[in-house]
Amino acid sequence: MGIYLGLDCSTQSLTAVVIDTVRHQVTYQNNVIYGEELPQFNSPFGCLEHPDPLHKHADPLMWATAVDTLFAKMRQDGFPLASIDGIGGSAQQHGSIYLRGDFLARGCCPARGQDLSRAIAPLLSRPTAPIWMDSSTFAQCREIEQSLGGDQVRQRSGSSATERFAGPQIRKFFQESPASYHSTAVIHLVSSFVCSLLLGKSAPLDFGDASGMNLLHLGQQNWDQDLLAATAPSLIDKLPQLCPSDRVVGRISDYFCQQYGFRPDTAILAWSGDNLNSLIGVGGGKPGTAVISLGTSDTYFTAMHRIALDPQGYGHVFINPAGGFMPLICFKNGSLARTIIRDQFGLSWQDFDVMAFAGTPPGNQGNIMLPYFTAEITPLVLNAGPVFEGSARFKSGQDCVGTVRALVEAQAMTMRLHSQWIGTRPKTLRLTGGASRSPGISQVFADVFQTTVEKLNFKESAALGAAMRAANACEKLSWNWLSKVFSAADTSLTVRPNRSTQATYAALLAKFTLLERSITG
Ligand code: XUL
Repeated sequence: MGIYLGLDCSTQSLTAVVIDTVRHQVTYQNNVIYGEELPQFNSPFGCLEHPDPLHKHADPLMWATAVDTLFAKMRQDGFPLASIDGIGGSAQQHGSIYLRGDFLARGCCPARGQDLSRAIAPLLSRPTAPIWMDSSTFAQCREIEQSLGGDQVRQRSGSSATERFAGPQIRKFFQESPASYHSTAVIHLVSSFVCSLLLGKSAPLDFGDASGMNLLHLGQQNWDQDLLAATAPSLIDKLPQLCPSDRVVGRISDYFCQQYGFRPDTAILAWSGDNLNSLIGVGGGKPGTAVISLGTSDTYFTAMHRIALDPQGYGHVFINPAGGFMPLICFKNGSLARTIIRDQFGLSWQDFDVMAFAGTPPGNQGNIMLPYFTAEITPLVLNAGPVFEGSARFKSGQDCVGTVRALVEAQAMTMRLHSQWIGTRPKTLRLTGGASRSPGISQVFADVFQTTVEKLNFKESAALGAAMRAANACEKLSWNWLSKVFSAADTSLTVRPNRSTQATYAALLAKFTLLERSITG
């Protein structure tokens, strides 16, 4: 035992990370970027174009092709796929895939000469999968809330009825295409779908990712009959079995052994959501450390012993694969907003990094932005459009350095504001995701939170967490040992807060809160 592969099927890429628990090392990594390497799926940013900005779907065949492409790349690199003992998986949360009865009967083992996507294509009862970026189910969310009454959806599932969650998405599909809904035999999340591809048959759904559907009763760790009834008829018959996140759900299918040389006894662990895997990969498994992931979406999450709920209804509580619970808050205007501002002023990421911190003083001379470049989910803002408050120059869009700092400060302040319900203030922040490499952005987060920021040298935290989960399940290696070996912070990258900015940010946060309330009511 000793070699574990972690796969992360994220919005824009499929990533592989291999860890060796004997040599205590990450020994291999690679990825497939859908927009660049799979242009046939017309998804430059991981989803299909659509005239309605609230509608975001992806082609499930793209994920199947990405699996084949990634394993082919690993084989081409000379990586010995037969050395892998177990595979753990991570995927973007909430996306749902709809499959016909044939999928359950025949499984998804491609015949000779076929690839995964050709084998799966006829088994889809819905050609596209709504993903986490979709915000088109406002009406369905209200219907589900009304059907249960009061605050029941949040009390039971840990989240208010949420536009991107699978439950409201399933309801919309049932309402708009009842015949296709009824011809669906099984509805998978992206995590259990890709796990099914590896197993060659329908995989169970882990409690962690299942808590992002508005269908699971968190306390009882089972499907909630009232939530199911409020969502769509006969739904219980279409959902996969539930299982703990550390369950080995089977062995890799013959297709991968014949095609790529995997060993037939390669264990497949239940897959889970990307944020849940990241919590483990970044070493945030215990309360006291909060993880901030600056990626396509920005997310804030941490470990929590007991369930606490966000009274405003924006935050979510999931079941933590490492034990206990995991509160999470997701902000859609993450790297999307950073890229818009960078491009608007024709900057490089290096310029952006310097301007985030060095261009104007902390507090940005009172200039504030609400960065709703796309419809936001925390707080809920369905009509996109950024809001600027401050000097005339800042508001006119002429102030490049002020705009960069305003954006980064806003992204840190909205996280501080909307994470207060979790209760405990973190002692340490662990920053991950592409933008976490920026020293300027890291300093702003340290100052706004008045908390030390730590970083790992290793960027692919979700795939790493998935590999660590496989090692934990197959070899019973403890989380403590695994995080010491694979998730130690690189102390040369640690950023300490500047205490002299404390009062400035307390005042700015108060102003920011008022401005946000004036927009969201
Ligand atoms: C979390 C969420 C996103 C996706 C991105 O609730 O929607 O972070 O998981 O992959």
